[in-house]
Amino acid sequence: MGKRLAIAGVTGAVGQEFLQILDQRDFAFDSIKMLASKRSAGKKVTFKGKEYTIEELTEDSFGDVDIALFSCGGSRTKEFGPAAVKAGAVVVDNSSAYRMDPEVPLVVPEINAEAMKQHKGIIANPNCSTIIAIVPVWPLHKANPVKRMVVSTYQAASGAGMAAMRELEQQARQVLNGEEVTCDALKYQLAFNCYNHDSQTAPNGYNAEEMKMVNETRKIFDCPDIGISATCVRIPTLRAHCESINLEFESPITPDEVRELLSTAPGVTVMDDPENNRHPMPTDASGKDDVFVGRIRQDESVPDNCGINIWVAGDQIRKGAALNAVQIAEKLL
Ligand code: 11C
Repeated sequence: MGKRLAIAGVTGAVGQEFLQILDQRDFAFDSIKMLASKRSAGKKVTFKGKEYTIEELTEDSFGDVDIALFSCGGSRTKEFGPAAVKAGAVVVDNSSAYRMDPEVPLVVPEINAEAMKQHKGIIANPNCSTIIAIVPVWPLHKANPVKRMVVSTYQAASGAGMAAMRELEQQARQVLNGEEVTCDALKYQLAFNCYNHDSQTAPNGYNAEEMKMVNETRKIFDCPDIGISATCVRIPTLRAHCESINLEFESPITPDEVRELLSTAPGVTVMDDPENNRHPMPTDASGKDDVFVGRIRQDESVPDNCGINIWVAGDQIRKGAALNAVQIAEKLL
């Protein structure tokens, strides 16, 4: 495996984060190609002090590429991913295009890095809400199998893209100025508000984000029977998602045992200080690699001390997307 990289979708929030993370982790590479839509072709991007010209993403972009980090949406991944694989690249894709394809590993390196060995050219990066929930749940599940998980998310604007982040800032100013609120990138007014996740609602009443959490977790844990129920909500924060997670285990478990297990878990920081009511907030997680966990409590409604509640916060653009993909690329090398 060589070190010739390409980034497809380099102008987006995740594409830009790829660059920051590759730089911060000093990811060794021989060459890097910056790819984006025709609209952005010709624009410049600076990386590690060098200026690169963005090229249009086409089927012919990948002849000299070993690893292609994709974050350009599902339909463009379907259009260009197979061409990249045919040209010899391994695609690490951030979209939902191939996540549930049985031929495609869906990977969180802290959980199922082994699954990568089965790849046939494409490795899928899970949805951000899924990653942020399961990084801390996995070490608990390994110690004491989870029978059922009930999740409620508090998702930042970044999940809807960079334009949505800028629009949330604009909306906040508009509301404070008593002006009409712009809703182009965001579905509704998000400033000083919250709403059901902006993905399609299926006939069963769940939105696509909720079903991603169910189906992706089952695939990553290789646990098709685990009970999962999710409610996904967009809140007016910029880039870190929070989640309330209720877990029912096969055997009794105490909050102290959970704290102990999570204190050594990779990718997890415990921030659990009930005396000072200090628990993870989006401002703690923004720009950080770890998923922060707090409010570790016994669920007293579950018999025999088999229930636990936790609260998590994780950076959506980072561990929820770009960092996880770069960690996969590091494992590929
Ligand atoms: C959000 N999770 O926060 C979404 C964004 O399948 O990768 C990413 C959607 C996906 O709205």
